[in-house]
Amino acid sequence: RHKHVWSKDNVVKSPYEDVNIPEMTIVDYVWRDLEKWPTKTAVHCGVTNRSYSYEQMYKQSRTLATNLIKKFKVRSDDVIGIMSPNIPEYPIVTFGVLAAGGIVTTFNPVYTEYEVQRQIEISDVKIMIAFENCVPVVNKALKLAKKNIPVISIKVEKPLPENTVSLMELIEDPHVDFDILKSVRRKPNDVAIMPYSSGTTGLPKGVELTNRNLVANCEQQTTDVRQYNYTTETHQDVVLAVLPLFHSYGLTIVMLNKMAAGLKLLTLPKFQPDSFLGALKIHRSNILYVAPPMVLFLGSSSQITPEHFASVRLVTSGAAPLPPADVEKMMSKAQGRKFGIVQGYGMTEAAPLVTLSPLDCDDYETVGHAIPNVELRVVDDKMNNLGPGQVGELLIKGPNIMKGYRNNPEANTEVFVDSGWYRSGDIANIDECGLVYITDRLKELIKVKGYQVPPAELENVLKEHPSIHDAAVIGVPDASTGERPKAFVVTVPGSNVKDHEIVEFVEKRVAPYKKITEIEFVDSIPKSVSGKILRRLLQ
Ligand code: 4UU
Repeated sequence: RHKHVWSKDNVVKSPYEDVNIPEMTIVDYVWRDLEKWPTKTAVHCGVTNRSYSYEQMYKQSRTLATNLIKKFKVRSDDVIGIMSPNIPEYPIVTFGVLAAGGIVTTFNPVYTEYEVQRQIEISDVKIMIAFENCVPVVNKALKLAKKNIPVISIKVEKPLPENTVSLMELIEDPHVDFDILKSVRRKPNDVAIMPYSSGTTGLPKGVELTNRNLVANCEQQTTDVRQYNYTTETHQDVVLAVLPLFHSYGLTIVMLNKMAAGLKLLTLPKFQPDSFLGALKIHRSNILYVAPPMVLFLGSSSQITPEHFASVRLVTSGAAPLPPADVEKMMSKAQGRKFGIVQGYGMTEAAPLVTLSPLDCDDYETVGHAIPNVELRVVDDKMNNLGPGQVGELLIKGPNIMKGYRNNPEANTEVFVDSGWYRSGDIANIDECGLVYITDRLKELIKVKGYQVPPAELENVLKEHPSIHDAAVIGVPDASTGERPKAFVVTVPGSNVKDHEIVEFVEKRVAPYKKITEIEFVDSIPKSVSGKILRRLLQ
């Protein structure tokens, strides 16, 4: 940890040696060691016990790919949406779309029709593949968007929703001939997966992650943590897949990276105490990826006993600041049982991992070192590099940084500076040894339980209310969710609209975690001369 990481001009290098990034697509990368574990379980649902082996997944995803090309005329670069909670079919769909040459865009399964509509429109989605419970929202969104595209339903229990095609028929078709897949040619720089992120400002944007970005980020995790998860002939690690797979953290770290290494994914469709406890005790998940509220749960729930930690070998937290006190509580619950605790820092635009703390680190404030092939800078507001310990905005460079936001040159000019340095919008400092500390957020993004809540989105919704003249939203600290959205509202003259009416108005239009938790009525919203909301002042 004392290697020389600072250059003379204050660029910080990773203390790890560079890794080689294979020139292949992410789907070829995931299946490249398939023959080592064909019959091992790839994915197992912790609620229904539905499961698939690696060879089943491979075959079914290729069957889906063939059907997408033959029956749905999918062509390279067509964008296909997936809207589903974490279920065993999630990877089949993802790898099927990729094998057909399509681009996957992932939807949060709790989105409302308005949120789905916007993403469908911006991505120009050609087909939606949705879990049965999400189909009604998808249909409403398509109606709003005045779009008539095929909807494939991931039907598990219910009868097939009207006007949809069954995914099961498309993946279990015994008569397909895979020959057509040979004509699909995808290159490392082609876009593979497009999750959404608001980045430093504004509304959610399509984040174009190429095959290279994703393969790179899987390989870049070859730090000292790699020894902690593996599969051999006699052993298979079980990774808990409770973090949503539509989000880059779950997608790359839990699904792509771990399936490439032959682990078993134990999927939970949502965080729910009973199934979470079952995943630990019955299914013996040993590699846990969590967000800070789950560390709090592990440290404070009366249902948690030391036995729940019996099989755990590694806990990684990320997506929001981790209060060290919550780590201490989790450790005391474990009563001396030993396992690794690390913190990761990343973002959708970095596919997503950027830094990871070392395994032997007992400093829970740091998010660790730059992962291999990543360089960092901390800069002042004139983009001058700062030295060790100095606080400024963190800039990132590496093979994992996105190609750009889809069809959005303005946003791209804003976030990319000095040829290829990406502005994280996070405030950080880096010590002499290269350990990174995230201390604040420059960007307007609010994070509720690690989920993105873009204030601009809530402000637009608020301003649609007939009694609201102007509005601004900021994040305020919250012990259980990290942050929660608070709105400042200027009403139109003569209005006597009540708090709860505004809360309900917003609630109908956005996903539940974006719900406004507090309203303050003000005479005006403080703004700069150029019209930007002065959020610091509101804070
Ligand atoms: C303080 O949250 C993510 C990705 C997180 C991630 C990925 C791989 C964590 C660990 C890992 O192994 O992506 P987004 O795009 O939803 O949000 C990105 C923002 C960051 O810019 C930062 O503000 O979320 C915040 N953030 C964190 N903040 C992410 N991780 C951390 C962290 N501490 N550890």
